[in-house]
Amino acid sequence: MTNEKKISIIGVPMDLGQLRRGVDMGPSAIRYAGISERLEALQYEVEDCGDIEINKKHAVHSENTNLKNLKSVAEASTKLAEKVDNVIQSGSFPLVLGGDHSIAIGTLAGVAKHYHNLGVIWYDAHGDLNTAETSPTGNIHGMPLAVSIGLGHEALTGLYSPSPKVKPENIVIIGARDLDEGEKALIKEQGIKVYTMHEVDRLGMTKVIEETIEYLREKTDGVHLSLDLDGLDPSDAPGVGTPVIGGISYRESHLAMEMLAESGLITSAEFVEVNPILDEKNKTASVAVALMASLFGSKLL
Ligand code: 5AB
Ligand code: MN
Ligand code: MN
Ligand code: MN
Repeated sequence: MTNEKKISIIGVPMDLGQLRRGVDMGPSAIRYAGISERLEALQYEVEDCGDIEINKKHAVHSENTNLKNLKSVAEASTKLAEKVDNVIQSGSFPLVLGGDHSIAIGTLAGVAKHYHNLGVIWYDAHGDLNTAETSPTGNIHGMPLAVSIGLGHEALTGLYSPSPKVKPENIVIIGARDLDEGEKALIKEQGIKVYTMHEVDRLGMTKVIEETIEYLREKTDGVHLSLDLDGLDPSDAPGVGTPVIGGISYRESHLAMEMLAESGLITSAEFVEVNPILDEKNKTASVAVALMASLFGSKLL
């Protein structure tokens, strides 16, 4: 039996959204860990679109802003948005490989063209809800979710498709345990649904995902999964730039992906922040591949 759905892999070797080099090699590491082969074994037609070109030439400095590498990030995001848009247009499932999490700005800009009520599951230790005003670092990988709801520099919010790309009430954050004060305030103000590690521990991952599916199913016409590998515990995913202890386990993450696969809800996905330089024998890239396989229906029996 072959799966009807085709999967298009898009690599984004982006490391300009933060300060630790090496995350630009994430797509290579994930390919090396066998993503295409795993998905083909699940009977999908898999197309590897190669990598989005990142211009590092004028990466150094943008004027009148504390956002680092704004121009280069915006340029790459636009290229990615166009690619994602074309992939969806062609009837294929976009599977985006990062790269740091700033790439979600481009992915969501492309995806949002196709859905009036896009849902987003943000699987992450962080909220990525900073703006220039609240960011403690100026790193754009801490801002993509804020950008998607229309908050932030116009060069990012206005990119490719009308802003906002996503409504705050269509977002679910899972795994949060390192939120900046400005992000906490924004979550309350905008009514964004968050399962911090406190809720993950208290309710268990089964309930968290059941509730997430129920919350999103009725009101959305597509759901994007944005999975930052630092959502997992660093013992399971050490190759990330901003590790935070006390995270989601490998097993809980598998369960989450399996339940999302069963729900049939996910219409696009990205796996980000794999940094092979900080990794242990490509462990984090392999974890990413295993989770993607579960998301696309791999079963133990
Ligand atoms: B990641 C921090 N909140 O804004 C900031 O890895 C960290 O995409 C952001 O989740 C981490 O710089 C961004 C301190
Ligand atoms: Mn993170
Ligand atoms: Mn993130
Ligand atoms: Mn990170």
